[in-house]
Amino acid sequence: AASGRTQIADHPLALAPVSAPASSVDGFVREFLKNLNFTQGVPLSASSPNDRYLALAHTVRDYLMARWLEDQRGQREAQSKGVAYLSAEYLLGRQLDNNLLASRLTDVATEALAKCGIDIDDLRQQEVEPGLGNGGLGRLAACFIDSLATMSVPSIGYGIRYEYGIFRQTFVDGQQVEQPDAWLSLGSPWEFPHPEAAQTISFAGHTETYDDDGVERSRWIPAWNVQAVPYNYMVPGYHNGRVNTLRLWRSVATNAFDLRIFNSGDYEEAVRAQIFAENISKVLYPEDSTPQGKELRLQQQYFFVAASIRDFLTNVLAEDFDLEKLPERIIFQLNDTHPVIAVPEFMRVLVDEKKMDWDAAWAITQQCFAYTCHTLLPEALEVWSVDLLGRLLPRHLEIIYRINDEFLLAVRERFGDDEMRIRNMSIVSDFPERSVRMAYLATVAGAKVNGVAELHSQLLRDKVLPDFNEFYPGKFTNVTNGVTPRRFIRLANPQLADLITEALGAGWTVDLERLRGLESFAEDPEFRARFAEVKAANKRTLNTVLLARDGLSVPDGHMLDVMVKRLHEYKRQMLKVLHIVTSYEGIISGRVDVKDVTPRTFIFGAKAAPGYVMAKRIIHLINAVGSVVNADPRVEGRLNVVFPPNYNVTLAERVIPAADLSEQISLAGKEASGTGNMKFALNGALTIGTDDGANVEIRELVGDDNFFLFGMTEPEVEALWAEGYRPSEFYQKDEDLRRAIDLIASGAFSGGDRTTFEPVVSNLLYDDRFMVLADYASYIAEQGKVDAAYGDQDAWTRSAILNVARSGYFSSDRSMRDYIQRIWHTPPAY
Ligand code: T68
Repeated sequence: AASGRTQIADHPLALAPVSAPASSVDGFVREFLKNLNFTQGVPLSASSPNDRYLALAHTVRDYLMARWLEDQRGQREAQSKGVAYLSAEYLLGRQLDNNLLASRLTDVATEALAKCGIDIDDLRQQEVEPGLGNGGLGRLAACFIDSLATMSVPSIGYGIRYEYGIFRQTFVDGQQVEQPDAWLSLGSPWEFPHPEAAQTISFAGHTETYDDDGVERSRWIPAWNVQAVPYNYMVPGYHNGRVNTLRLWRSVATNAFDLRIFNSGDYEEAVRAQIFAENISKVLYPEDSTPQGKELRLQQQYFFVAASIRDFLTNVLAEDFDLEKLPERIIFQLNDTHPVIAVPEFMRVLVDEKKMDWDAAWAITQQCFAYTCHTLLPEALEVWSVDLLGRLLPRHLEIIYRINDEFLLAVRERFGDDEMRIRNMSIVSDFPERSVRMAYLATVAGAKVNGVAELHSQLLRDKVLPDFNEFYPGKFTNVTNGVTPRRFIRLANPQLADLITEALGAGWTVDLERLRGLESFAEDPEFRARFAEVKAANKRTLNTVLLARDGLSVPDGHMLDVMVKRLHEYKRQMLKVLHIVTSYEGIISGRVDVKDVTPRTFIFGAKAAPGYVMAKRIIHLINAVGSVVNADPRVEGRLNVVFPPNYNVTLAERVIPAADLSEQISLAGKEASGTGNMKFALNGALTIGTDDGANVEIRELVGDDNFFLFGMTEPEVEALWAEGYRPSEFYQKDEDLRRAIDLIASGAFSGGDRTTFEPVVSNLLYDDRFMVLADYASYIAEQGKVDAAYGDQDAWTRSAILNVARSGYFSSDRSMRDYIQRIWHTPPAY
């Protein structure tokens, strides 16, 4: 087979370039009809909308193909240093529009389809977004690969092709019910499976030592294995002709005969083995920020990193590559701790398989990995029990022990026998059970460790890992997150994009700092009027979308006050609820004249982890408050709560451009960065926010006058904890707060039943880990300033424009430049 391949590679036709079809309307019509006929097997007359969508997607692919093949060849041949982004999640969003935009085909395709009697918008609606992520972390990975392609950085994304992505959320009587996300069921035109290139990935079994020509070596004798099949996705750069690759792995059974432990020679067992193997990439875990330590999750993690490392070593490097030079060719960026098992796997390959000496292998490993931390919540830091690791990956556990032994030896050498410090720094902890702290392993192995916003990186250094910072000076760094302006401005807000281009010329989409040029336009009344008209148009569009999607509406003339993000107590959706209930209580008690209330629509979007009971109660409460407030005639329609189910990237693209007010109200010190906050600012919403995560940097850039700051700072939070936080005292002291909580407790939102929301209320009064009550007064006061500011529409619009003008820093292109400079040291392009 190998010699057959060589012969073909030498054949004169083998290098003939594939050429893209002609970019004319008629050319596009031809390609589209060809795909409809030959790929879908239907004539236009008998085609379904799904046929047409798939044919369109295939046509766009065809246009991108030549560059993709070219770039894969170029990257192989250049042999320059590249980045492998390892992430268990990629929250991509819909592909069609992005790929049309990147390849400059939007207008041609629109016209071509019109010629066939098809409205391209109808086909856009057909696409089910690949929801292969939970939230910010997964969306960040998607923004990063977009930027890497747009900046022509040699890179590849590796991850898992989940058959079911993040669950589809529905509400039944206001309560969340999860449905499986069968995103592949109508076909998946954007992927290229390569079953012939599958890798075998092993698990479990035992280890043994053996004599290798006088050298004692270890080897792993696994008990079972699965196949990892690569599925390639195109990642087109914006208007640069570049197409990078995202490679997601799917697990399938090896030949059933290889599954030794299951193979008892009977057919039923063989089928069971098949199902067992396919389970590994079956479903995305919907737990964000609270990993559950499940065996299947560790299987997923090892499965995809082992396949990715092998893929790089065997398919990217030349066969005779000198492994000592690995750091000159690759940096594996670990997106949180989920891929950290790659570290012992890399060591195992170098030491056991390539027979490299341990010290040499470790020196290489420490240059080939870097680690990004995305949290400060202690419960979100992944640990794996030694018991589980030993069963599933026995050789890796041995390797982790040796890494830890040598690390602790070095710590002793530096700091002496400070047993407390040794225990605190050990990768293997003994309490509450013997387990491996994956963040510590990543920190010890990584060339660099970064947080995702200035404040977060500082707290990581000084509060979470101070001993490591002392031991490894210079290892810790910051790269503030960013978002792609292609998807989140150009695609999501085309009218704003056109207005910006008209003002500044083209070019800002790939050089977002140019938005600064809008500052002077903020002073131009005519520009302000046009900017305001874009916002109003986006609200109308959102209204149309929500009406069709969920039967919900956003009344004309309302301020759009938006809180969209995962439901988590630290993000404090409860604070938003208390604000709404306070406004409502003021009206129905008669203390506030309804005519004085600024009309507001509160939009929520939030999924709760299925096992997170308190989060689900809060969702129920938001829906319950909405039903009561929206239906109460005394409110005269001035308060309106809208909670469309199943918030996802597609809905974000509609909601964010329509927003006036962006709610970023986490307890200071808890939100690592946030990225929604950046998307809102870039789309001209003003932020009400705490001094947390990237809010700090947003406020510094847009200016205090264009940002509504409230709440305690992180040091104030620390001080209050130290002093002893008693939430009930805030309840006693603050009349408005008491009225709001009492109204919820009274059953006003639960048909008179006082038990329904009792757990939410007592949680606030007697626990309140995230200090909602402590920040309540400050929040309500600041919301008063928001109302006042909104009263002067022209001044508000000016502030909104300044938010856009001053947020160019938050492009993920800038994040990528920071990673390149501070961590990767890769050439800008091959
Ligand atoms: C988020 N983390 C941070 N985690 O909360 C957010 N966790 O502040 C930050 O902006 C974003 O990362 C990007 O840096 C997450 O989204 C998860 O989704 C997650 C998933 C599985 C397990 C743990």
